[in-house]
Amino acid sequence: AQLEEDLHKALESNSFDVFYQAKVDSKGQIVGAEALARWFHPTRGLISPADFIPIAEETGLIIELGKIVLTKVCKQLQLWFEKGIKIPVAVNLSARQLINQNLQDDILNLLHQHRLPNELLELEVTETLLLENLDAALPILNAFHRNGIKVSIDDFGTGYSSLAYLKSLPLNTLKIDKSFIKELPNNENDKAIVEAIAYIAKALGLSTIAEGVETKAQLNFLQSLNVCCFQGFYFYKPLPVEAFEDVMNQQI
Ligand code: G
Ligand code: G
Ligand code: NA
Ligand code: MN
Repeated sequence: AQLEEDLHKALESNSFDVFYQAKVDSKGQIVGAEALARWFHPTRGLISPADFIPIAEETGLIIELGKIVLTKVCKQLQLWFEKGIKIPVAVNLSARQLINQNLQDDILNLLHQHRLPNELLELEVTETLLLENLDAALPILNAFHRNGIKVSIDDFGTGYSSLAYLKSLPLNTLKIDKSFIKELPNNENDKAIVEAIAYIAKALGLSTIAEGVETKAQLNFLQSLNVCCFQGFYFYKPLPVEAFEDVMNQQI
């Protein structure tokens, strides 16, 4: 309850920031980023989204927090766009946001206000969340698709993925959950799961990205499966804007 009260205050006092974690291709080139919310608590210091996102969801504050994150990301995308840095940034969406009727208008308005090509914003949604809210989410997903906003399924493999649904939804990418990457290439079950996901994705015309890549051995195995892209500490941690820009500038 204390944390809930603090969350209210934090929303008023703008105590949130966004970190950026690079997504790279098989050559290690940065091809995108994921935006990750950070909360700087006055006494507790940095609080992980794993701890405050669930509270924000329960209390409904996630709608407001989600808008703050989306707005910060669009502002940042505009600054980068003007500097010639044109990489897409993915924002995580919670269930409450996805079924909110205003979401698509809010997002399209933000992109317009910041004079951004729609392709620069991407969205990440978990599979369970999506399938549990499919009736409300489908028209919104269709609207994103029509408007060139890509949607990834986050933490893929951990929910009750119905392959039939996957086929019928306007999705672009499967993000292989980091729990399946952790013990590669030694765990035979995880190897089989990751191979199957890569195969399904290919068959359904979806691209894949592996998250939580921490070692060269994991990377080698994933590359042998033609997984397109990678995200993880082996490459880059989630970084504050300035540090992320340094990385981008070194690459150009
Ligand atoms: O950044 P970190 O790896 O600690 O993130 C922990 C979890 O919080 C992840 O599941 C991530 O998807 C989620 N998360 C981070 N930022 C946001 C956000 O802005 N909105 C939502 N809904 N979830 C987020
Ligand atoms: O649930 P989601 O997929 O959005 O989670 C992203 C989370 O994964 C963030 O909390 C981020 O800090 C974390 N993360 C990113 N890269 C790695 C990694 O290589 N290893 C581990 N263990 N966590 C990672
Ligand atoms: Na995510
Ligand atoms: Mn994930």
